[in-house]
Amino acid sequence: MAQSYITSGATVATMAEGAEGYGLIEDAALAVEDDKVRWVGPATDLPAAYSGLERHDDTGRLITPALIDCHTHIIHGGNRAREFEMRLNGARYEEIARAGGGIASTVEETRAASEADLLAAALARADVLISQGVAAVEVKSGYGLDVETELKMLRVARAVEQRRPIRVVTSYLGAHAVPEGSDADDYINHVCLPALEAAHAENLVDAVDGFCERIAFNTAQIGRVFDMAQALGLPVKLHAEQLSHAGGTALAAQYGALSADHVEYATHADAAALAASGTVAVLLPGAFYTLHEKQTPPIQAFRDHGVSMAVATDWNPGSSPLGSLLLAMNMACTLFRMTPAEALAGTTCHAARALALTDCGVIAPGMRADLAIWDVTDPAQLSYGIGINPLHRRIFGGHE
Ligand code: DI6
Ligand code: FE
Repeated sequence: MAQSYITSGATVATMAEGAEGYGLIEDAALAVEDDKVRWVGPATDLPAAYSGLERHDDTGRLITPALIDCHTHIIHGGNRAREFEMRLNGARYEEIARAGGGIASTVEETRAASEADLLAAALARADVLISQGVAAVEVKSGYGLDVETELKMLRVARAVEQRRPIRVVTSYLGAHAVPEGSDADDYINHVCLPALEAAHAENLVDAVDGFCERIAFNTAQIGRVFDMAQALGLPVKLHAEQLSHAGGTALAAQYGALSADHVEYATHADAAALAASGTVAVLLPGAFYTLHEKQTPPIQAFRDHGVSMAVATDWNPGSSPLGSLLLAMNMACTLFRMTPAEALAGTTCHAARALALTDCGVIAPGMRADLAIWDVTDPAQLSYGIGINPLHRRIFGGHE
């Protein structure tokens, strides 16, 4: 449906590459035509060609690119509140995982859930993100660990995009955990790789992910998954250096990964490798917070090496039951000492890079009109508020 309008009076944070900080334009005008931004700049410079369009007054508001949550596990069965209680009684995440709890318990519930039930729960979670100005979300499989359930999760992810005004980017995370009673190498060879081929054949996979950790898979095993991803022409990403230094970040960089995620235990050498490969470091303060971790990611090394940093919820039932990307931004600032400008870049332009999306994440002519309009005056307010949702309205592909 063709539509054209101008919004004027707001402050626009373009988040454009090369712009200082937020790339702010005060008292801006922004022209939308069909699903794209056509023009943005100071209202006084609006070209005459656009001046006759329908006008929306957003004086006193802030317009940013719509937010992008570039790392989630929003498709899953059940919840892990019991495990939360166990951790409060002193059990550690890794101990629970080794004792067959943790990811394995979500696997059981996800296998048992019908596709319709998984979809209903995922749609409810997508609605929460949409209500906070999110217009694109990455969704992982990884709670199936068998061919059938991995495919079921990815089909549900595609269905979310059909049912809601949100873009969904899928990641195949077959290498998430070793199923109970299996050998890790056997699982990779006989389940994980065949499931990847089957999922790719159904066009269900946008990227391939893994969990490189002592409680999951080592670099050699992840390397085999990445080799198949490469053979299929799929980009890779990795849960790396979350609980220990296991070498995942260097491996991710070696494969030119889109992102290395968590990276609390990454080193200076890892930061240099990420910079060289153009891999985004995705920071997940919700998991750090939930697990009471102490090791913060090497933010200053990422800055020094010029590594792009993204911020995401990691919304999952175990280590990060966090349904707020705005709260993730706040945590990134308070817990990791990122600046509010870095946090907003982390949920807009850098998150887009982490998902290989080239038409969103910044406000510029020709980009998709995916916008978030906030009842705030200063962009730092988005990271500063705790549990506050100042969204006024969201525009998705030009549509309000
Ligand atoms: N790291 C995480 O934070 C999630 N997966 C992963 O590899 C946690 C998944 C879970 O605990 O269910
Ligand atoms: Fe995760």
